[in-house]
Amino acid sequence: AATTTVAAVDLGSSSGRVVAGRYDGAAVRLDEVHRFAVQVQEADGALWWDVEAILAEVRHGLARAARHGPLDAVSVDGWGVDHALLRADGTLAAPVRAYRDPRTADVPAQLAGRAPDLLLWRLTGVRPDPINTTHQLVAGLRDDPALREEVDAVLMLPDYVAHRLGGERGWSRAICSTSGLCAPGARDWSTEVMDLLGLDPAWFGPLSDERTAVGTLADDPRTPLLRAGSHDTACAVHALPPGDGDRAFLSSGSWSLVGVERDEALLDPAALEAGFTNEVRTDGGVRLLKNLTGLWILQECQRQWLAQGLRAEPAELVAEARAADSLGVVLDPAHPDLARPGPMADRVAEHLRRLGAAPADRAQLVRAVLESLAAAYARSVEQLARLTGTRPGHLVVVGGGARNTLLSEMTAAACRIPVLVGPVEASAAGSVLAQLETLGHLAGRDDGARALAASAPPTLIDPGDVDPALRRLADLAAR
Ligand code: LRH
Repeated sequence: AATTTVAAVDLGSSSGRVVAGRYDGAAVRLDEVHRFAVQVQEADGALWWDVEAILAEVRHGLARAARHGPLDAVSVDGWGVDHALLRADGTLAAPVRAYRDPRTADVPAQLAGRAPDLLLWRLTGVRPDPINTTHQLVAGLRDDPALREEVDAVLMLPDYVAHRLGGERGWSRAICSTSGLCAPGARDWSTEVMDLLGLDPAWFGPLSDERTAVGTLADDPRTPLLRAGSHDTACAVHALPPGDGDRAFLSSGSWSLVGVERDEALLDPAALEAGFTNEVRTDGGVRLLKNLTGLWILQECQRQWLAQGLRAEPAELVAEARAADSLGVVLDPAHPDLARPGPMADRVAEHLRRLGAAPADRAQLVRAVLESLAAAYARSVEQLARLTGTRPGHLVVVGGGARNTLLSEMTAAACRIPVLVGPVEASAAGSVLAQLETLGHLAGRDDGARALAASAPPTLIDPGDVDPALRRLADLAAR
């Protein structure tokens, strides 16, 4: 059979990649043709993205993906909440800010009167968070009121990148569902929320379904540009291995997203209280999940150690951590101290000291971070069980963190359920599958999951099989 080749442009907030996906009618094979660092830019305390640099890397990657002939399709997915403010002539009215920018810190207090969290939750099913598009737009207009006149459209970042590659201006359902500006299940925008926040509904065009066309590539008009799955986490969930509904997922990267798939948003205030949010899948339906700071904590530690001239190979750090003794305490990975860029190893050590357990060396520090992540996953799975009334039978781990076997073993031990380790390049894989569905080459999700598993089968980690020293984590997590 003829081979179909599509390219996923997958933008993560610490690295981006262009992945070619080839389907021969039986198996889907992924080939990463270009990877690049996505590093937040910092000046005068503000954080933003160098979007032109990202675009140059994307174009370079697409050219490499097409070196053997034109691609059958391309789709862009990316991290949530960040967005571009466009003037009518298409130029940017302001640099694209990064979600960790501190300007939103006061916004929750500012909104408490007119738009309390519970009201925003009821109207959107999205947990209000300073990183959300809502809070960023409120802060942006507060700091620069002239923007109100200047802005013609607000595009989520993956939609903006697709637009710059040749597509129309568009608003893709999955990525827009991260904004905090949509009705539950992202059936539509919430003009009520826009009114409450003083945002102009004219900045947002109609939401488009995933699996539709956005245009063609400007660099090669033979190639269709698709809207296959615009949000990286939505794509990662689309790449889960074949399975029944009896599972939770962990999309493990800079962020850890722990959740379950559902047909409808869960609007129970208890879900808000427990830190969950409802976002949209690429195939309709909802992801009820919690955003936890994930491996970003270690990425920042690594950055600090490298700046100090120390070696900090991730695989080496993990091997050292495996051999280290547990400190017997876990920190809260969602603590705001650990959400800002900076000397992270010092901050982690300080948190551990406050818990009465100073790490003796880097190995113990790394081990404590991994154990803390595993314990946080276990707590989230417990909360999901309580909120939905069903205890997941297993946890599927996908994303870059799925490479970290120690973390998966800790997770199995802490959650006391088997962990099924799926694709590492899950977001790109999900985009590739969704593109092949859009082109009519795959019948649906199960078909795609099977085609992916045919080239990269998932592996199972049973909590009964892990090192007994890790099993104490179940008690630590329950504390
Ligand atoms: C992960 C992610 C996550 C959140 C965050 C801002 O990359 O997309 O789902 O939305 O970035």
